[in-house]
Amino acid sequence: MDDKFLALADTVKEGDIDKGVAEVEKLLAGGVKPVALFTECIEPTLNILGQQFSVLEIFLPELMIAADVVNAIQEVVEPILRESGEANISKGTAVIATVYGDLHDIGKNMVSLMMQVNGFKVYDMGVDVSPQALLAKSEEVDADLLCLSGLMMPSMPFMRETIELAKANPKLADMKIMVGGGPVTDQWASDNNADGYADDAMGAVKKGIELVA
Ligand code: B12
Repeated sequence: MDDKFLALADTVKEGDIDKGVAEVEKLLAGGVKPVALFTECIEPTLNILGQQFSVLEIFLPELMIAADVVNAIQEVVEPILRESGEANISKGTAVIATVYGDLHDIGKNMVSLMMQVNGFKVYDMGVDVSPQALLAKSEEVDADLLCLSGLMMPSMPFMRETIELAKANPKLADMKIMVGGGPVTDQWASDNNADGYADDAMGAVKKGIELVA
């Protein structure tokens, strides 16, 4: 990680919201691009914390305070990204959610925001969303794209079920499905009949545009 991001990474690890937001403001004022805050600092930091959590070096409260800092940073960065976006360009309609049983939303929120900034009309259904609710929303808004985020192995069957039900629904015959999140891979996506996969938010935008073109 570049030295200029080390102080920000520390604020995430320490769970210090005020210092985290101040550090972000300093970096932005110094010309760092908002997206780089995530790709070059926050994501790698959360990955380290996730590894430490899985070997019991840190515990859930530490993960939770880190996530609180990241949420506060997302709130600071969101209006800046929206301002720089292409809100008037209509690339298509997307429904996005974190799948049933899974409450992780930091990555899903990044994808949702970047898609909006890049001209998609996005219906963000939040977290822990059942296959049935996702399909009902997709039908209601006549979605071109359904975006499924999942970080938990135990929730992967619900991602699979959502894809299966959508592919069997004649009313959703034209809708494409894009998947992502920790346990998801390109291979998983093609094995489970998804139309596309991406491993980060900009990749999701690129793949989404390709799928609805
Ligand atoms: C932060 C975090 C939390 C926070 C979540 C806060 C929040 N609001 O999201 C809190 C503390 C609440 C939490 C809770 C839990 N967590 Co947690 N958590 C994490 C952690 C450290 C980081 C996740 C994250 O935000 N990463 C940063 C974002 C930006 O990355 P991302 O989500 O991968 O998203 C990017 C890409 O994947 C992609 N993407 C994401 N979605 C989509 C969708 C589409 C369509 C596309 C194309 C792309 C795409 O683009 C994003 C942006 O670049 C991970 C470890 C890790 N390495 O992932 C564990 C991790 C996911 N958690 C884990 C666990 C076990 C839990 C708990 C069960 C712990 C517990 N005992 O209670 C609970 C889950 C409760 C539940 N039912 O969901 C495990 C999951 C293991 C597994 N694979 O099954 C992990 C992997 C940690 C570990 N190594 O053990 N967690």
